Amino acid sequence: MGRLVAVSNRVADPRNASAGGLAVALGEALKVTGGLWFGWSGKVVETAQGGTPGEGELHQQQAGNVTLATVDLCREDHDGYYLGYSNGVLWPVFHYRLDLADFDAGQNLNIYRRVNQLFARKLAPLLEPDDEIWIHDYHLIPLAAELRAIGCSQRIGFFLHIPLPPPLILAAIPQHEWLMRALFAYDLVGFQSHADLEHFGRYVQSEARAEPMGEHRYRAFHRTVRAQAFPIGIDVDEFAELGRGPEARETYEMMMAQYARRRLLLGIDRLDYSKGLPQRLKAFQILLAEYPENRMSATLVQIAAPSRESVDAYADLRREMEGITGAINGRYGELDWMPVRYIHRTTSRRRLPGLCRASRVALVTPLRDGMNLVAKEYVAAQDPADPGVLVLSRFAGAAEQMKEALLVNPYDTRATAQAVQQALHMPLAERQARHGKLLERIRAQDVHWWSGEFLRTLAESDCG
Ligand code: GDG
Repeated sequence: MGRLVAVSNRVADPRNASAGGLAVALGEALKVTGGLWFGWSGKVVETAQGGTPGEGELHQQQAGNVTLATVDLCREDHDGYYLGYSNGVLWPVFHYRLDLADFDAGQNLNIYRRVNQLFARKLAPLLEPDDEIWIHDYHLIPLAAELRAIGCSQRIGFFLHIPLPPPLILAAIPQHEWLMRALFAYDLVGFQSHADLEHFGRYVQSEARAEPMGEHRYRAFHRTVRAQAFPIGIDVDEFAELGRGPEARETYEMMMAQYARRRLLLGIDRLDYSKGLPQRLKAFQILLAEYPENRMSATLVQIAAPSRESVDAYADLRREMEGITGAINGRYGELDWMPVRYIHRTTSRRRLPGLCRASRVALVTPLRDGMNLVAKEYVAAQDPADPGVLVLSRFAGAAEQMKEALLVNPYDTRATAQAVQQALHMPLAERQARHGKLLERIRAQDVHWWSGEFLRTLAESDCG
């Protein structure tokens, strides 16, 4: 197999821990294979008034066996491509939130396309003939088409980290045909779940009249693409190892000492409207209202790492969370007990396993999620002799694999509260049995399995 070239919007040093599923997973995969990781530097450069949008400067840096190559974006490109189109249109629509999509800013689609062209122009000279190119996520859907347009003939795969909604939701995007047609420039397109794959199959057949060509292959626009589900995983051993480190142990002991007589419930998320955080807090409020034995005892620690704060919907969510948290703490809090500990900051990754292990219940209740790695990290961090219980949304991709969790509909806050109550009272033998099965599955389909399967399938996908 040739060198691996991974491309994603953001690039992170794989030796450091970052908050965000894609960076965590791709970093783990690249640490093993080595290669080139290309993307935006995270830096926005201002252009002189009246000047043409900047042609981003290329930076290269070595991080162990991985070369990081990044480009800067000018303000206009960043706002149109990243904030406007990727996070203002594609993110909400792909998470089934047509109500939050801003379709009016038509110029943003052109800028999205222009930045994909810029990435193609900057990446092409770095490529070698035998490279296997692996492009990630919704920011870069048209990148393979742009690379092909300037003569790249290497194998190119694409993995979508977020859900793919059903055809009639996708069809709400102006120029959705252009976007989906771009997927046919890839040799392999990977999705998180079978549900997403099924939506893709239905879309291309109904909207693009693609012909199914046997299992996993579709032909349209004079090209054949292979499409398959590859549920992303975590590095179970790495997370368990992190759990044996000093910060995790200190966190575990501090939480156990502080909450010796209490029950900890835990949520760890980016502050994003897809994660169902207001609904989760309302479910917790119902737990306190309807099962009063939990008052002075059940404590929800909610870590909400700041994310995309310059997009309006995220600022609204932040205010909503502060309002609900304040209301619950005001109504139920006592001098020596606060029901919700809400932390709107990023927590060190080294502390997370300790926090997971100290918590009796994890609440992973997104309204929609491609996969959700926190669900898997929680299971990996538990003591198998006395494990906690995972309450998991049926709308997370992870629910397809993690059937032994307590699956809930996060919109049904009363039912979620009942599931939390059930989790809090689950007998040890049942907790052990559920945890054992979950751990076995997340071990079998870990992050190395995910990247290995994807790259092996890509190597076999001679589509043309
Ligand atoms: C996207 C898709 C898909 C969270 N808060 C902190 C922190 N985290 C870490 C978690 C976990 C990662 O960030 C979040 O991953 P998720 O999978 O839960 O969610 P997204 O960021 O939305 O990721 C998702 C994923 O891509 C991978 O394909 O599963 O569906 O939306 O690892 O532990 N890490 C630190 N501090 C925090 O405060 N250090």
